[in-house]
Amino acid sequence: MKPYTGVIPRYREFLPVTKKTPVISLQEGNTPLIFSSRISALLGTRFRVYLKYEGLNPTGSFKDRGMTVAISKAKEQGAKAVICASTGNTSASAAAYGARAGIPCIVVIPEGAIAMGKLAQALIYRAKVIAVKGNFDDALRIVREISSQYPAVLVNSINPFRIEGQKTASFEICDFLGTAPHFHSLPVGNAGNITAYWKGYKEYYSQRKISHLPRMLGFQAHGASPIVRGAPVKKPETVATAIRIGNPASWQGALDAREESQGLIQSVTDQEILAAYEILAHQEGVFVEPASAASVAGLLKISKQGYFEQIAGKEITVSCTLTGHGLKDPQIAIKNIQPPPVVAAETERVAAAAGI
Ligand code: AN7
Repeated sequence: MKPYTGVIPRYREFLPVTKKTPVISLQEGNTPLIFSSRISALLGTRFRVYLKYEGLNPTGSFKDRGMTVAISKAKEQGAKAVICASTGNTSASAAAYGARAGIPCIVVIPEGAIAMGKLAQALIYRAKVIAVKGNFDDALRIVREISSQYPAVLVNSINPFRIEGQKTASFEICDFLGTAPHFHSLPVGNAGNITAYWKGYKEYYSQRKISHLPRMLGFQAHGASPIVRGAPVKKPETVATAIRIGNPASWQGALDAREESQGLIQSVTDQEILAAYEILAHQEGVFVEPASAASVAGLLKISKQGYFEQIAGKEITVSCTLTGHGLKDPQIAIKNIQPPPVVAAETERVAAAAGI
């Protein structure tokens, strides 16, 4: 078997690249699809829940799948600079791939509203980081305007190459399972990812690589749930800063995914997000950032509401995207946990403190 070298070589025939496209890659993709016995059990005996652990991408989030394509195409087109707005992960990924391509990267972020790990990434990759006194939606409006007036290529998910790259996650899930899951659950912020996954599943279906399509289950944070409410949210608020978005760019893509797949888009509260975040870490050893836990929180919620009761089938397979790594936001992880006890450097004291 050939060694794995990233999503472009792996899925080239599905991607808008040619022999002339310089491939800018950090060997993203090929992330684990981890069976979760605990979350399966919480849903019921019929369920098999798999976690697509996208935090294991090179910059710690799913954004790398889209960014390898977007930056490769920007390089091919001779871009002088790339620019994005971000709640953190897009900026980390754009900055890394920009560095690798030798293209200067400009990042516009909402002041004080992105997790520490993500800011550290954008800074060390040497992006030009600018914080605005506003939210993500303000930042996105500004970078759209700048990219239309100045020579800087926009690499937010409005850039179709991002969606193309991100759809490869669906391919991997189907290739791993040998079929499509019955349901696919994921968090929704700017709605690029749900749009991309649905596109990927549909392409595999039309190529007859899978014989059915999953239903798409998207979850927004309650305080940032414009799609659920049916109107933009002026001041989005949630502990899950990655999805603190009030006016998603791919709104229509999310609606299409929901309608065409006969799925749903609902919201989960911060409390529900943090409960799922704890279960993933404590019961499965899978550390994700809060936004990622929205996918599991949503599954547990609709299951309790009886959603799956009307679904026939002996075995129900659910894949669940965990979009970003827990190390992105260490501050939230330790916020509600007692700091460790400090004892004298003596064996008995340590043993006593450990309770053994
Ligand atoms: C961990 O980085 O929008 O619905 O600017 O970082 O495709 O937006 C991040 C989004 C879910 C939502 N989980 O995905 C950004 C940004 C994590 C994320 C989402 C994001 P989309």
